[in-house]
Amino acid sequence: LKEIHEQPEAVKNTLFEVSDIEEIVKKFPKFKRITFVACGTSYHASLVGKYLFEGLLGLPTDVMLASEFEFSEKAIDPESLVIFISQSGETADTLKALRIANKKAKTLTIVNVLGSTATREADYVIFTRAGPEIGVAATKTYISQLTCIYLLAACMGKNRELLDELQLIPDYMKTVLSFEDEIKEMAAKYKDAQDFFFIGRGFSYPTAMEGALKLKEITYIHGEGYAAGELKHGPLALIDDDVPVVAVVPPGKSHDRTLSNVEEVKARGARVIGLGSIDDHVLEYEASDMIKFPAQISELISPLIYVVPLQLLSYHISVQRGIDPDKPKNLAKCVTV
Ligand code: F1P
Repeated sequence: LKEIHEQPEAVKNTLFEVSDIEEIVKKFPKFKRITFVACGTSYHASLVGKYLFEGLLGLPTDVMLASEFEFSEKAIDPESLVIFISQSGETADTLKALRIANKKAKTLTIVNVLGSTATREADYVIFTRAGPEIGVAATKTYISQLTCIYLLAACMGKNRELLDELQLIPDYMKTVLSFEDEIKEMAAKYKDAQDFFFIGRGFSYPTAMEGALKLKEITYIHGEGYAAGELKHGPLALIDDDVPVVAVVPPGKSHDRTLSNVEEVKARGARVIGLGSIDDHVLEYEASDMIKFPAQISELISPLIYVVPLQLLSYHISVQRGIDPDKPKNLAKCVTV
């Protein structure tokens, strides 16, 4: 919980990385492609990177699970930048993939631990300034990884407007953290569910996946993160009044279509927890419960803020189910095998 609440500070500190990132970007050759490689929560940060690099820079971007990387090694393009995201910089699958990529292309790593193996082996290094993370499930390092990815995209695209917008993130986050009592009450209503769905489109899809992962990691409830538009290709059959659906619906391009998915799941009896703008009265009407965000938070920057209440929701469900969220079973802080 302490680490969840440290997130505004972690972002503020990580934003100081901008000058180092500017220097790194000056050294870049011209890249034709970006490939992100990571595991777990760091993989979800990478997915946000894909929407950002393709959407803002028009650079084709792949995202690969580190444990699957070896099966695609032949396809690594020497004109790509391969970006390894890892809190610890010691995850075995990530290091294995980094060693393969180092032989073929330029590599960059975004890590939280100074002096870790990844920092010694990659061509370029960016530090998340999250401070030490003790909790096994990643929270403030996820937000700091995202901050670095946004800074990198802004520096590569010389996007002053985005750099300015990022300065506002710590305050938005503080607003959202102040909803904790409300989220605690929500946790009491939903804690006995056996399955959850988390849905979102575009920038909100990785947020849905990360929300589901936090739930699995620290409450042991089955949570499925799904692209909202994919529901109709099968999984709608699993939705009924026993399966709460968390819908991530920030204002923007994908808003109306995700809202129509909210209507679909409601028609099957699901209780919906809506995450949307404070002035989204349609979502408020459709949802059983709603977490209301400042209206200025655009879809583009929403991954940095919309995930925070989902961390709190999992935390409170975990505690209310009598689980110690800091000691999740079968999960190590750093997976070295
Ligand atoms: C990856 C990761 C974390 C997860 C847990 C196990 O670690 O899957 O996302 O929360 O700590 O490892 P890393 O490569 O980002 O250090």
